[in-house]
Amino acid sequence: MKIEQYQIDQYNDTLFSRHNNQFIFLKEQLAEQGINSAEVLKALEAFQVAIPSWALGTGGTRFGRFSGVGEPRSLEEKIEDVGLLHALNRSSGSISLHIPWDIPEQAASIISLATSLDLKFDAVNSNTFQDQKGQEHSYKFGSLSHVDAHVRKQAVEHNIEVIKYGKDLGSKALSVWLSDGSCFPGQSNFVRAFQNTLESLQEIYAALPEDWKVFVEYKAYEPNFYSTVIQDWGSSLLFCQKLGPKADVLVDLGHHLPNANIEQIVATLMMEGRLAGFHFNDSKYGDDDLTVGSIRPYMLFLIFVELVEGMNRAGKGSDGYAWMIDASHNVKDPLEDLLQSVEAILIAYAQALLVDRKKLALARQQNDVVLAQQILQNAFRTDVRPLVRESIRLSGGALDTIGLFRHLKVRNELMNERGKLTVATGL
Ligand code: AOS
Ligand code: ZN
Ligand code: ZN
Ligand code: ZN
Repeated sequence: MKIEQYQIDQYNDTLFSRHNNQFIFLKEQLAEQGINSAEVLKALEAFQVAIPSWALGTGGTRFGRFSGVGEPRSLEEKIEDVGLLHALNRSSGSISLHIPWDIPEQAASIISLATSLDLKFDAVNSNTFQDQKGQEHSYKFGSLSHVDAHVRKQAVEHNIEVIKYGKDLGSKALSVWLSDGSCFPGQSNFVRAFQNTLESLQEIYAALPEDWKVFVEYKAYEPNFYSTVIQDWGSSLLFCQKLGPKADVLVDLGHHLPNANIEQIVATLMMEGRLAGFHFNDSKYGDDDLTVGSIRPYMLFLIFVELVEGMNRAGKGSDGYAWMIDASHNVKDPLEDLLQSVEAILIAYAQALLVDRKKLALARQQNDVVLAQQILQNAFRTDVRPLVRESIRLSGGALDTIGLFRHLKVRNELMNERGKLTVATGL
């Protein structure tokens, strides 16, 4: 299944005049506020968010998994799925692989498939949170932090192997997320666990190619429920500072204790030049797998306000960071869900680009709290969807991505090709 450009163009023709009216109206409103829509469009068009290979199948819960139809059965089919997303929104131009769920046996043919769909390979992810068949040592009690040096060695070697796979594909970073920690008080020596992890990460760091980075992801809890070795951004930053300039902190939106001020964390990490990027998702309670923007869109916007400020300060574009969606759950078509997530990200980014930075700085300087809040909320309450649609249209995507996905009956086609009982590898 492939979506052809003519199908997108034909579909857009049916929606164009309505869209264009909305877009012109918004453009005029923005011009009155001194905002140049062309610049916002340029920034939106450049924004690319990676799709993780494990989000293309229906996610499991701890209690069961209800697989969808036509799920990708192989790495090739996962790449094809991301190709469908990218054809529709032109903003999902890369895929993040997970080893060993997606071993690229033949790098050359995998690369040529991805290139034909205009896709690149984002960070590669290692996995020491599960035992694999035939594995000598178990990760039941940890991996890079384990009390037994043999287990640590096995986990380090796995990460080095992942780097090798990534190198062949043209990835430039290794993402490390550890589930290491403890479930009960007394189980683990916090300091030993930290030091073991640091030594293991140092060995991995030493194996990084010249132009590579390692992203250190943190998570407050789960699957361990008493302590997690890399539990928060402070621990993650500490590891990165000890490791060196090739290590940066990866923030996953769902990995914080309730009500954490994530936008402030982002600002601080960017101030230090240590923000690697993001795993986007949303959560209501303690989960990390809901569609981006489905629960707390204002928080997402506030995060983007800091991201835009940080990028401006650093003189970097959005391509200077690693953006990825990290969500996968049970009840939606995974491709439709991802389209919704990417759209939510583009909306929040567009809104953040509308913030009048000069006025905001002045309001802050004068301690005009009311005005400062007004400036942010004015941007947040602007319906920027016509801008987002226009940016997607200009790059060749669909004016209504989910609309076209349904119009072309993509899932049905995939079911015919792949079958009804398909289970994508992953969580
Ligand atoms: C787990 O909660 C983390 O968010 C990881 O980034 C990721 O989901 C996991 O490593 C799957 O590879
Ligand atoms: Zn994550
Ligand atoms: Zn997570
Ligand atoms: Zn998760």
